[in-house]
Amino acid sequence: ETQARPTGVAPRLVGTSVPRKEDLALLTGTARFVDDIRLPGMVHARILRSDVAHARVRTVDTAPALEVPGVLDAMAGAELVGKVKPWGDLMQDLLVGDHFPFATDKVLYQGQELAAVVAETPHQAWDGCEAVRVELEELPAVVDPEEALSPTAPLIQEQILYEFGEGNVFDRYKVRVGDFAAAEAEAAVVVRQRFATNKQAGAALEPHGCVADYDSFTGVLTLYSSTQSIYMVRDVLADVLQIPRTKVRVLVPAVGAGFGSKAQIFAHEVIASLFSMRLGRPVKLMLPRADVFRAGTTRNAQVHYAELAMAADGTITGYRDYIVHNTGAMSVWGNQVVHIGTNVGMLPYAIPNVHVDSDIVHTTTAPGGPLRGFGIPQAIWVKEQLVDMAARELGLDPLAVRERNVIDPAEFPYRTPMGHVIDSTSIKRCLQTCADAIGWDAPRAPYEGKGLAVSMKYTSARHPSLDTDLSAVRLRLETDGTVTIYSSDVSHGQGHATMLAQIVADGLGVGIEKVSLAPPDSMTAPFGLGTYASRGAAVLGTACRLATQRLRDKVLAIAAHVLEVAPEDLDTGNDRVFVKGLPDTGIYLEIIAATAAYRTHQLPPGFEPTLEAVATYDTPTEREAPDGRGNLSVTYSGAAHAAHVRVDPDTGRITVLDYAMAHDTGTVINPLIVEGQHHGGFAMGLGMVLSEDYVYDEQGRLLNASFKDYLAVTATDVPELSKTVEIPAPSTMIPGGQKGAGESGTGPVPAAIGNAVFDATGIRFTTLPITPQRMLVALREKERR
Ligand code: MCN
Repeated sequence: ETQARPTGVAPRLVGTSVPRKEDLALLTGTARFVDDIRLPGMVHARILRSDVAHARVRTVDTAPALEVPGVLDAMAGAELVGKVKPWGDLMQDLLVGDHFPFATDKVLYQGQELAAVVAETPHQAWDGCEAVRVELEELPAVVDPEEALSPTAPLIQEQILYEFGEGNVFDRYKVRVGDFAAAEAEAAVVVRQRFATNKQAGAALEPHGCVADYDSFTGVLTLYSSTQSIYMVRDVLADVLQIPRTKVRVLVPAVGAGFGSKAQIFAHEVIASLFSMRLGRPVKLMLPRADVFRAGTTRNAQVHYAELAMAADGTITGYRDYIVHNTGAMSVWGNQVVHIGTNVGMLPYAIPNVHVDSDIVHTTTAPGGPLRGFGIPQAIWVKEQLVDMAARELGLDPLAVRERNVIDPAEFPYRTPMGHVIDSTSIKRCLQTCADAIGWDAPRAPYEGKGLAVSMKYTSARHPSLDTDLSAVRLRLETDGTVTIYSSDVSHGQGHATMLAQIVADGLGVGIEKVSLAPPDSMTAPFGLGTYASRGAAVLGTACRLATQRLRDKVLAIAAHVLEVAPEDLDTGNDRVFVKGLPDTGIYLEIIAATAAYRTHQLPPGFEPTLEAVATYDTPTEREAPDGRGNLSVTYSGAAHAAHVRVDPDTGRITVLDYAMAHDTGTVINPLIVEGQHHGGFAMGLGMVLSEDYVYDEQGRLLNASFKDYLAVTATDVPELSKTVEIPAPSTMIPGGQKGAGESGTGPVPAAIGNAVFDATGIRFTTLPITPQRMLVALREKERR
């Protein structure tokens, strides 16, 4: 071999800010998203959705649509009954209700699917939808979750599917730890407040969509989808269509984000597939933005009647809450969102007496589902404001009270009274660091205020409804010495192609440019659950480390044979395997790879000539939780945020002057990506507190189903976030020490801003978002008092 290339071990990439491999294509507009796919003979489908929120379906007649020029086919609910399975049951508790491609007897929310049309062009499909004859008998809508609880409220879901279901309540959830009444009796202060949170959109830049392509020769249905989870879609789709799972192939091109809103199967994926199978042609079905707003999953809005008990020294002794959880007309993981919020949402405190009841209710609004933070931002909005309220009543400093209460165990693992097992944390240092960073003790100018909030988020966990937390990676050393990573956990903005390549490059000693992540494809990727719950670095990253180790063992076995040394005497680096201490004596990986393919007779005796390795990682489950449903979590990221705001008394506008975030993400694989994740998470939290909300009229019609009216935060709203720091306490449960980063930026934001606003104005805002209008009304009211 030639010595022209460098030898020896290259510097490690894990832990360094490697620029993202995926960015060139994304930033130059060359990345291919679903809507960029154009297949020969492809036709276009569109869904006709109900404009009415709640109604009996009298007629949906698609015959007139078939007369429209260019229209090829149309379908509605009635004809599919018995031929297509509803997928509520198939998802094993994930969803409740008769999830079916179309409403059949009843419409439950504005935007629910009534019919679909497929035509040669998108506009012809649109015209076809307009020709469908629909007769609905409108029923009263229920937008307010508390009104939905009234015995006189119209019944939305007519089938009770849950043990505790009753009326519009589809499930109930409670926590009982210790004795809140005793804590209340002994407390120096008990603060009580009603809080309400908002319905927030996923607001992914790329609306959901898919292309279905049925091949009648092989019988394989290929679905290109903008999904977060290929196997969830493959398995449910196959069962819904009643075809073998091997006859469904799910492929994912570039995805323009999801934030949890693309984490399950949607009706449009079923509809496009049905059309493609009926016509034998590829069918594209992209959702217009308004459809995503009306029918996509949203952050579950909640009403809390919360109380917090505190001792005179500032120790939090108890928490009680009654939550009305608005899960919309259909629920996607709704009960789990409450479960996580009421349970993990109590961290980072070790509260000994916790008493929570919740009613999870249906309203005639868009389905509630998972969204970045999964119940934590709502819980923190409530609890962290109560902490400030109690501290202020006792004349204590909110920082000092938090310093007293945040867990700071001398020994790990540490078990909280609620049963959370904490394997490591630096939350106390995070709190102090971010408070210092905004000058917590400095005096405030008029209309300026500072606020704090802390949270923890499980970042690897058993799936909310399945008994697993599985990720898998298959690695292949190609015959030219490059490495391909196959994974079914979809990267939709998290930089998996870079993060995984860093792990592989370090483990095999190859340059990062030699490692690439294959697009997720259910035909080639090993089974894994998908991307959600901040499990990428912790769970998928660990599977990748293990696969890398296995592939490395194979590579070393061949090199040892060729170089006539023991594998233990070898090291890797700069695309080579070399003898330790003798960096010039070695063999290039491409030669090893070629040996396993083209010179198999030179392999060690008995060596199976394949340079592939598969490994899985599955988070062990902690089961002894007080609620009896099992505590899902095993490693928790920590987040402490400090906000400095100014309120403009003339416009009601809140300006974030300064914002500091200190996070415990454990061992960080790529600091650049993690910082970006925190910034993105922050932006989502900022939208939740300042401007985002679903506004329905009394008939349940969504009044702001576009980015013109739905005010997501933009780059001009987000302040300079230079004070974002990591204080890593590596996980001792995850090999490698990683914790998740994807959701930590979001959780504390609404509460930190809410507390800062109180500091600035003396007004406690309890309803999200704190819009300028609400601020002005509150300021005027305060002046009058
Ligand atoms: N990372 C790292 N080292 C760590 C932790 C994370 O280098 N110790 C990097 C990794 O590249 C990792 C990324 O940060 O993939 C995100 O961290 P992680 O917490 O592992 O999250 P996942 O990869 O599982 O992604 C899911 C998470 C969730 S739950 C939501 S919601 C979310 C988020 O990621 N949605 C996003 N971030 C998003 N970012 C974008 N751009 N778009 C979305 O839709």
